[in-house]
Amino acid sequence: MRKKIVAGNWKMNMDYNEGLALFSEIVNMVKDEVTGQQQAVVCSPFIHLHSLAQLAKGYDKVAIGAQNAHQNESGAFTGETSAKMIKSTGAAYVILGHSERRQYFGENNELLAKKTDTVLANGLKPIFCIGETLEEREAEKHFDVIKTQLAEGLYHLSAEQFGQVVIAYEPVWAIGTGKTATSDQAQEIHAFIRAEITAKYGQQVADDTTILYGGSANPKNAPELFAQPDIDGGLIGGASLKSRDFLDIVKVFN
Ligand code: 3PY
Repeated sequence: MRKKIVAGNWKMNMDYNEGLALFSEIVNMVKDEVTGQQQAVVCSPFIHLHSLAQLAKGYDKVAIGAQNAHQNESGAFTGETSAKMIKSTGAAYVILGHSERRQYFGENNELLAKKTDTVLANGLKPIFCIGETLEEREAEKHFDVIKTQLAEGLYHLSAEQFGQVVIAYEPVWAIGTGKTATSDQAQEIHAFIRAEITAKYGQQVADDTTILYGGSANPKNAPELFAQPDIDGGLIGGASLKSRDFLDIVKVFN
C-alpha cells in the first residue's frame, strides 16, 4: 500500500532558532496526536536540516527534507549544496522542481532530470513537483504540460528508481494565492498522473506511487482533498509554518 505523506515546505522562512522551536512543537504533537501510519515531512532551509534530523531521531513518523539540491556531486559551485551534503545531515527527502524554482531560478525539465538522478544516487527521495500555470489551464493545456513534465523529468528512470519518487501536483495558480483547486479538479489530475505512470511503468508501480496535492492546502480544505482516491497527502506551504495547522493537516489521516 502506498504511503500517506504530509510534507511542509517552509520555503525561505524561519531563522535557526525559530525553526528549531517550531519543529520541536511539531515532533511533540506528532508523538501525542498521530495515531495512523502517515508520515510528516518537514522540508526546511538547509541551515536547519542537521538539527531537525537530530530532534527527529527515533521517530519514524517524522522525516526531514531539503527544498533543492545541486545536480553535480561536488565542485566549484559557490553557494550551492550537494545531495551528499544533504544526506549527511540525516535528511531523507528533497523537493525538486517546485514552481518557484522553475519560475525564479530557470529550472527546466532537463535540469530536473539530472537533479533527480543525483538525489537518487545519494539515497534521498525526490518530492518531484509538477503543475500548470493559469494560462496553461485556461488554454486547456494542463494535461499536456503535466505529461511532458513527467516524461522529461522522470521517465528515464528505471521502475525501481521511480519507486523512490514522490510526486507533488501543485497547480501554479494555487501557490501562494489562497486559491485551491477543488477536490474534483485535483482528483482529475491525480487520476491522470496515475494513469500516465501506469502506461509507463505498469499498474503495480502506479498503485504504489504517493501523489501529493500542493497549493494553498490548509486544515479546512485538506479533509476533502485527502478523501479523494488518488490524493495521498499534501505539500503544504504557509500552513506548515504554524504547528497547530500543520498537525491538523497531518491528522486528517488518523
Ligand atoms: C504552497 O502551498 O503554496 C506551496 O507552494 C507548497 O509547496
